[in-house]
Amino acid sequence: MLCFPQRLKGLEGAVSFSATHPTWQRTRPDDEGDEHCGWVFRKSTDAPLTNSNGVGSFPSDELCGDGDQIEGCASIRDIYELGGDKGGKYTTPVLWDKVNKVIVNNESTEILRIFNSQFQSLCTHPEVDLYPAELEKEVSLGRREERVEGGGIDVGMNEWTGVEVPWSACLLQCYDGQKRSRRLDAVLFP
Ligand SMILES: N[C@@H](CCC(=O)N[C@@H](CS)C(=O)NCC(=O)O)C(=O)O
Repeated sequence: MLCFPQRLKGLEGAVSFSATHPTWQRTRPDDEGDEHCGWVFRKSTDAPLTNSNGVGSFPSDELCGDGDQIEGCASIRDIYELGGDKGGKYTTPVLWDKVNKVIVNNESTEILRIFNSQFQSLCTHPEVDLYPAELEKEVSLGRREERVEGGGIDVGMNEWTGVEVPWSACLLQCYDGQKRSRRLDAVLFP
């Protein structure tokens, strides 16, 4: 998802982008005792993969590009471990500092804000504002609802607020969240 703000701001020359394969795979396939499954890098010329349940066939197409060309890691877990985080969860997205070999940030909305304001002299489109001040409140509400919709919760639990939410309320929030994102899209991308 963060390839869109990267391109809208014209950051391709300053921040590279590596995509993972869309399925989760064993990240330590040679270690029988380690059953962790997560995002892996593949090259577009690699063979298709089944998912971690052994179902389907998912191509390693052009979206996978050349895998991780920066560190040569095989998985997102490898990136976290290279940065000193061995505890998980190994989530995407990750903004990686290739000089200091650390994760700068792994929260998408924060990376979005970093892209919007912290690399202005390196952007080819510094005039693009992805986070207009007048929409801040609406964006943050939409984001919270999107997390409910996107399953970033345990049963009935809104991870952002830590509040138990009944499923009926979740569904209502999803519905409202969808309407809200359509309104935001109309304003941001008329
Ligand atoms: N705080 C993160 C959470 C990201 C997140 O949950 N990412 C999912 C993919 S969309 C993931 O990588 N999950 C891996 C896992 O749960 O092990 C964000 O919203 O940016």
